[in-house]
Amino acid sequence: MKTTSVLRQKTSLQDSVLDILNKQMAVEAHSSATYLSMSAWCYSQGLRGCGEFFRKQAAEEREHMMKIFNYIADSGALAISPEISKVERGFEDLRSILVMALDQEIMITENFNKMSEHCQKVRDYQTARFLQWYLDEQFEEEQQARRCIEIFDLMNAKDALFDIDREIHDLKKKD
Ligand code: OFO
Repeated sequence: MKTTSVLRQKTSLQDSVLDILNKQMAVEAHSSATYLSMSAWCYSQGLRGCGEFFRKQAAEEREHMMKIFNYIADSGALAISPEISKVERGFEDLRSILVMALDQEIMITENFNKMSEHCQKVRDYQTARFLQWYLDEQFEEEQQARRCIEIFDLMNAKDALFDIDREIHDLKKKD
């Protein structure tokens, strides 16, 4: 049977920009899967507040990925559904998870800085403006991740684990 194909329209999205957007979709997907893994570990340890905190964070990262997907699709280019592998599962304790979460957010901020720089360089001001939303979001997410570690350290580990769990849970109530 003969298949019909739609003529590919021109898009102003340059290949190099499309490439970094698709790569960032994969980073957001990986980040979402990592937060879900952190959530699972927390629930398994009876830390239900942190489990919920990271479950919500996982959902937000997926939204970030979909926002890029929509931008690419609306530009008439091809978004690539990412593969997700090497998701961390072997966590030591809650503090190491909180530190890992902050490192992850700092790495993502750095990605968006580089992407914005690239867009300026190739004069894609539209995408540069689109990326500004992520830079604003990263500012908040880094701040929240730092606050989690502060809460943990200020309440001084084991004795206060129950209260730490509640405090971290409550951070997402403000969203
Ligand atoms: Fe917090 O990482 Fe998405 O953008």
